[in-house]
Parts: sequence; C-alpha cells; structure tokens
Amino acid sequence: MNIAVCSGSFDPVTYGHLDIITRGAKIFDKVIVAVLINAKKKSLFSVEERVDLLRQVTAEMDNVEVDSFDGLLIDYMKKRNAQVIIRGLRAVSDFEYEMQVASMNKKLNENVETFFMMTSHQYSYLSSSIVKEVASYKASVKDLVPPAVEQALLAKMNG
Ligand code: COD
Repeated sequence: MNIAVCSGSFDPVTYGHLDIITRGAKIFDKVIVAVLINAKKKSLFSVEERVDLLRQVTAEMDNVEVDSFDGLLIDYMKKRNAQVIIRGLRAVSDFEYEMQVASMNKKLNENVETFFMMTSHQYSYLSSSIVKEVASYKASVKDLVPPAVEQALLAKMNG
C-alpha cells in the first residue's frame, strides 16, 4: 500500500491545502494529513481545532486520514509505514526552503521520497497567514477557505 503524508501547520486549512490533499488522494492509496504539534510556534487555532477542521473538510474523502504528530516527520512516517511526503509549491520562493527540507529528510532516511505538487493557479497566492490577515480586518474569506473554516475564523475574530 502506497501511503503518503501531507504534513503542515494548517493554521487553518485553506482551499490551497485542500487542493493538494484532494489531488494527492487520487494518486496514493492513502493520504495521512499530519498536523505538527509545535509548542514553539504561535498559532491561532489549537492542534485539536486544526485537526477537527481538517476532519470536517476531508470527511467525504475515503482514503484521507487526519492525525497530529510531534518531533521529526520521518520518525512519524516510520511509525505509520508511509513512504512519501506530499508538499505543495506555490512560487519560486517556496522552492529553496522545500529543497533544503527534502534533502535533509532524504539524508535522514533515504527510502523516503518527497512528492512536489504545483499549486493550482487560482490558489498560488493563498496561505494560512494571508487568510488570517484578511479575516483580522473582518473582510470576507469565503473564496479562500471552506465554510466550516470561515465560521471558525469569524468566531475567533469576534473573541
Ligand atoms: N497551494 C499549494 N500548496 C499549498 C498552498 C497552496 N495555496 N498552501 C499551502 N500549501 C502546502 C505547503 O506548501 C505545504 O506543503 C503544505 O501545504 C502545508 O503548508 P503549511 O503552511 O500549513 O505548513 P508548513 O509548510 O508550515 O509545515 C511545515 C512542517 C511543519 C510540515 C515541517 O516543518 C515539518 O514537517 N516539521 C517537522 C520537523 C521535521 O521533520 N523537519 C524536517 C527536517 S529539516
């Protein structure tokens, strides 16, 4: 069974994330969407909230599972018997960092492959940070995130 992990912060999940998860799920037998538990990084949503939103928006996808992990991604992958890391590329600026991380992961475990997917052009500008920025000014994020995430953002922004 070909198992891929799509890891990230997902703070919160956007249509850009959902696009690569959906496309990945058509290629691999199973996709595990894994949220990094990183106490050092300040996030708007807790890990539990991010996992819950991801579960809601991927509920229709039979071969997608949502989980969280701590520590090195390759250690988590070993535990889950996964061989492939799915990453999205939005712009040339993403490339340098992604190249470094993919090379390090390869050095840590040569059996792990990183699978890069080009963003769909309509989401090339989209990131969780930009969504939070727009939402903080009470502007509509309807076209950027699924309805459940829009509601959760509104609730956060309204205190
Ligand atoms: N279009 C396409 N892809 C997108 C879009 C978009 N609009 N938006 C986001 N993505 C992709 C990103 O490129 C990424 O591949 C994925 O979705 C998740 O994105 P984010 O921003 O939620 O998450 P990141 O990139 O901050 O997550 C980084 C990790 C936390 C996954 C990474 O640092 C990690 O695995 N850390 C664990 C420690 C480790 O093992 N490090 C590696 C050794 S150096």
